[in-house]
Amino acid sequence: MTGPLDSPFVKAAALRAGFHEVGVARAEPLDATPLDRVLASGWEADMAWLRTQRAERLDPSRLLPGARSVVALALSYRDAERPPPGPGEGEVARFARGRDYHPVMKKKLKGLAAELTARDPGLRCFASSDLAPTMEKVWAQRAGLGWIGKNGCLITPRHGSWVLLATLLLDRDLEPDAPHPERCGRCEACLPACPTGAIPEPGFVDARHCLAFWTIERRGAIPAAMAERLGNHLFGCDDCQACCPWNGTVEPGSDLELRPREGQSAIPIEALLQLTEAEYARRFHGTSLARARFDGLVRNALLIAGGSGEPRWLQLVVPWLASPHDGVRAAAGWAMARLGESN
Ligand code: B12
Ligand code: SF4
Ligand code: SF4
Repeated sequence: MTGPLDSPFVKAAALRAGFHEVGVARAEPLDATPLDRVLASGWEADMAWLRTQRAERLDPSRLLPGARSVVALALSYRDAERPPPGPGEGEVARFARGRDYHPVMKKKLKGLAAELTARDPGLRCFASSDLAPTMEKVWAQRAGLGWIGKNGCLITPRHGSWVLLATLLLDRDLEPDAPHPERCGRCEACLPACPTGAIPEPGFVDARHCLAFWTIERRGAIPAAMAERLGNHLFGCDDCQACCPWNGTVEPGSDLELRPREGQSAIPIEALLQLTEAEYARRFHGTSLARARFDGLVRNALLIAGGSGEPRWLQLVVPWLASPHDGVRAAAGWAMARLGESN
């Protein structure tokens, strides 16, 4: 049946499409002050696209001319608690332990857009998750899903911050929800929990110090100062979320496709130091870990091996000195020096 869209219909359709949380905000231009603070301070590291797409990030009508409403969506990836990685294992951040969330979100967004367009055939919309220049956390806060915690993550009362976000811009007026109030209160647990001091002030992350940036986004070499503090973080980092009291009590409720796959939460470093490109493709294509690419994963594993001070890994490190990838060679050199020292 066709008819005008309203908020209750859109929200019910979002839940039917498989999202766990949904809210609506007016598609107004955002306050530029916080983003400009990040850019003026250099906290975006070398993610130049945050700067070049500034105008689109701040104004949804640049992505969808005539945009009137932003539907903010969240999907939980909270699974049952797992034991921490053992010695000799690299830890994978929780969001990356199942299927790559991008196609999962895409499928749900497509389903939602299809249902809305069937109801309102003239509707125009713009869907995105992660990759488009949309300030997803800010929209989620405005649409009442949760608040931006002092750790810089969007925290929902029901699923904690173990949620991934998406937005759907519509050229239709919908009844907006009230923005979510801040609920960190006097807690500051995440600030000292960060191993690299990457939270310069509450709510902001300096990507130049963030292990999630270095282990996932960064191509090429990782500076020694960050390598020293890598610990066993193989891909991403959850330290500023794992310590958050809002995450301690939430029930597992992960999307089925985002549930951890066998062997993808903690990966033996020894296996990664012997990884071939073919084996990498077989194991990691279709997972979020593919974002680091073959050379990024091997580089991270080399740095964990070096930081461990375990001389038994020396012989597996040496062959990587001849890698065609700069970042891998540099990591192998750093690891050799560290393991040689502790010999
Ligand atoms: C660039 C990026 C990163 C960078 C920079 C992180 C950052 N804090 O900006 C790096 C690589 C470091 C990173 C790390 C991670 N990321 Co990331 N990342 C992004 C991306 C692509 C863009 C974010 C962005 O525009 N940052 C630039 C800054 C300037 O904008 P902002 O983060 O929105 O921050 C604004 C607000 O915080 C606001 N603000 C600050 N204080 C306050 C207070 C109030 C009250 C309000 C209203 C606003 C406000 O001001 C800032 C500037 O405008 C988004 C996807 C997207 N399109 O939004 C995912 C995204 C933010 N990342 C995500 C995830 C899961 C992560 C990691 C948890 C992954 C991991 N486990 O390793 C870590 C978390 C690190 C952390 N503590 O924030 C999720 C977050 C889900 C959630 N629950 O919050 C997102 C939304 C992806 C997704 N589609 O789900 N990420
Ligand atoms: S993700 Fe890790 S390194 Fe980045 S701010 Fe959080 S605790 Fe710090
Ligand atoms: S640990 Fe405390 S201060 Fe940090 S995000 Fe969670 S509630 Fe907020």
